[in-house]
Amino acid sequence: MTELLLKYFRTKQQKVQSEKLFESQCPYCSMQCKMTLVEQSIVSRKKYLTLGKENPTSEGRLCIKGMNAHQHAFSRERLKHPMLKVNGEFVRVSWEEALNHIKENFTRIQREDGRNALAVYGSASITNEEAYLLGKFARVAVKTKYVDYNGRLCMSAAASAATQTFGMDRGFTNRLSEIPFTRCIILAGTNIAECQPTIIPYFEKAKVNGVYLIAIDPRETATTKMADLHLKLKPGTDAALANGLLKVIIEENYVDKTFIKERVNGFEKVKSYVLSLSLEEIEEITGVPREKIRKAAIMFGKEASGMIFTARGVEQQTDGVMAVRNFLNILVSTGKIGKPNSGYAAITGQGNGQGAREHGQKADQLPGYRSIENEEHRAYIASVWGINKDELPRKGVSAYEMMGKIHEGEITGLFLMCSNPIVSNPNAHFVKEALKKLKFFVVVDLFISETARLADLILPSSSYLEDEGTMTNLEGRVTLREASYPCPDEVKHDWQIICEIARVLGKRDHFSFSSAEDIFNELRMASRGGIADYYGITYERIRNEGGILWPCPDTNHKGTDVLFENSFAHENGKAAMVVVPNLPVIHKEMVNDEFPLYLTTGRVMSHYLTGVQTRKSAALAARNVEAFMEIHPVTAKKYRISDQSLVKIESRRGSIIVRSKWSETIRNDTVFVPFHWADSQNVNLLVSDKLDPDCKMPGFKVSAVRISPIVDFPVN
Ligand SMILES: Nc1nc2c(c(=O)[nH]1)N[C@H]1C(S)=C(S)[C@@H](COP(=O)(O)OP(=O)(O)OC[C@H]3O[C@@H](n4cnc5c(=O)[nH]c(N)nc54)[C@H](O)[C@@H]3O)O[C@H]1N2
Ligand SMILES: Nc1nc2c(c(=O)[nH]1)N[C@H]1C(S)=C(S)[C@@H](COP(=O)(O)OP(=O)(O)OC[C@H]3O[C@@H](n4cnc5c(=O)[nH]c(N)nc54)[C@H](O)[C@@H]3O)O[C@H]1N2
Ligand code: SF4
Ligand SMILES: [Mo]
Repeated sequence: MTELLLKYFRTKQQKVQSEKLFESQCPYCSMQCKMTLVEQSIVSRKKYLTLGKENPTSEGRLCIKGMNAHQHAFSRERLKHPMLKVNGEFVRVSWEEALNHIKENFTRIQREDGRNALAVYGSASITNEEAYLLGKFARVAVKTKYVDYNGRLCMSAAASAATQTFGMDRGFTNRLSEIPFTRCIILAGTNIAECQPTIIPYFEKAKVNGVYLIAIDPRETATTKMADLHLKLKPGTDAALANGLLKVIIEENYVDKTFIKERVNGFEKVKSYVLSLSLEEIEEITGVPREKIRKAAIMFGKEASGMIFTARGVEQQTDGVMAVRNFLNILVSTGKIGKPNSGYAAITGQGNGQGAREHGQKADQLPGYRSIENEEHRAYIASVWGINKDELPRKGVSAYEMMGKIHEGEITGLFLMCSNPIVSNPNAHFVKEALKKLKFFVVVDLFISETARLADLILPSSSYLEDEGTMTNLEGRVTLREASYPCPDEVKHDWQIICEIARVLGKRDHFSFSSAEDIFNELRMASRGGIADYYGITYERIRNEGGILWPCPDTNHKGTDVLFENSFAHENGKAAMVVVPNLPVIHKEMVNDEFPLYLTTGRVMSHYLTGVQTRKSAALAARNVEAFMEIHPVTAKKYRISDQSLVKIESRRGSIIVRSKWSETIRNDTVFVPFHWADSQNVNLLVSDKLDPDCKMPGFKVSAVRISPIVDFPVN
């Protein structure tokens, strides 16, 4: 296929003067599809084509986003020089000026407002080396406790739930290659067909093998259409639905008694709680007919093997941790984990969503998934970093909570790398106001994003084509993104930028790295002995072996494909079940007469996150040029909203205007808006600031809203 495409590409262009090939991995989702960029020089023009490359995860496939990724990398809007805001306008400055400016302002802020007045905000779209270095930068160079990253808004609920139930968090507990051979799969709040499209052939094979697929989603999507059974629940009620499934499984005797006895704690309490519930009550809470709950439970319970997948539909909730834990309750009580063709998968989102959550960008974390509040862990990392353990700051607060700290005046300076929080954070107006209050705000990005517009200084960073480093994909496989395209003009890699700032802050010795591999070798040491142990992984091994799944404690260790085969990661070796009470979504926003509809948010295939990259790609932007509100025609008519017309959506926080899109397949009480657009189409202007009490995940998936047509006319 690849050869054919290349041949076509070449014959279309007769006057090709030269052709170069560059390796990389897709800058978007957690599949981390490997790719080759073909660059042809034709007279004075360059022409590009991106082709998939064989690898164990995506097996050579690419989706439309990957195929067109180079369009944003070569966009004329790419930042190529540091830009300083002078009298409200960005002007080009040299790196030296930029670094001096940072030194002056960082020093001033810490002198005036204290060490912790400077905060660092990171990302899971950067490499492991950069994520690791950013955490070290915050603690060693800036010496602040305030560091967190956008993964908080992404998979933090699943990560906390897996840590609590299993004792550790790696997205997939078993292998993608087992999907075709399991017997039943629950897909809860995941739209893999649009969000990880190259995973789909694994599920197609599963369908051919007769695997029973159950999807849980308030909407019909390309993913739910693959399923044999679709539970179209009310947004935010997954925890209760899982209680219903568990009740039937226990009543019908599908639990694995031996597994529970040997490997699980807490089953009896959960059992007595779920048996006290009625399916009628659960039907009432979730809106899912009880026969369907029964059917799903029996299909999953009766099979010898099964897998449960969760993604943001279940997790981006103010009870996200407990909702995931309840799905894990189902998995462990049926013994469908730690054995062939069975397991849990939290489908990680960003390209390095897995690796970037392991090595210390999180407020309470040190590399190797260590805890910043654990004395032994502090001592070990301090020794790797060559500092005294007492110099290490303590834990800070989560990403969104940092915005509150800015409003309170506790944080007055921010260094932000690879994120666009005024579009991606909840309660977007509050976030924008916070960022405007900063005394000094530095953004590192490829473009002048909506957030970067508010910065005092923007530093231009390299893209996936230019920046080499490791990325840990959704399987937990550490892969090496070989990137060698030359950086345009004065663009630098994120890791170089971190090192240079550390140097002007007087920490050259701690940041004297000359390559990504150099940093990786320190990361290996720092992660050694931790939960996410990368010590045995080297660039050379990744090149030879096509990626290695962590933990990998020494260079002779082959990596760990399947977790929990003999025991869980808690000290007693057992999985911990927990009672998840059937609270009628009280801590979520309830609909009422004033705000009668549920709003849920998510994604479309052609755009990525806040859209800064994909909106610059002509081929992708053309597929969805603007935001929309998916609504059932019956509901639309009730509110006099015709198809494809402008509609105002209001919540208690604010309002946006988007175009309506009638769909017969969404629930009548729910509307859906993707979050890839900014400004007046930014759906996060509507989302509340309530967070999960445990992992601090915002409730992106449930808001109460009202809607009205912009132009009022009769609808048939
Ligand atoms: N095309 C594309 N792909 C992406 C991304 C992208 O922006 N665009 N982003 C990447 C990232 S960072 C992430 S985190 C992943 C996200 O991947 P997903 O989590 O699969 O994506 P979402 O669309 O946010 O949500 C998934 C589904 O949850 C449903 N849902 C909404 N509310 C509820 C609920 O209360 N319960 C349940 N059970 N379901 C609900 C939505 O209808 C939606 O179909 O995708 C990655 N891949
Ligand atoms: N309503 C609602 N809100 C959501 C979600 C939802 O489902 N609904 N999902 C949440 C989720 S799962 C996520 S992951 C967040 C993500 O939200 P953000 O963290 O805002 O992610 P991006 O939109 O990818 O922003 C990344 C920025 O970094 C830039 N960039 C890209 N690559 C690089 C690089 O290599 N280096 C540097 N320095 N910059 C780079 C891009 O140009 C872009 O401006 O949004 C969350 N917000
Ligand atoms: S967006 Fe995801 S599935 Fe599509 S090519 Fe990129 S990594 Fe692969
Ligand atoms: Mo995400």
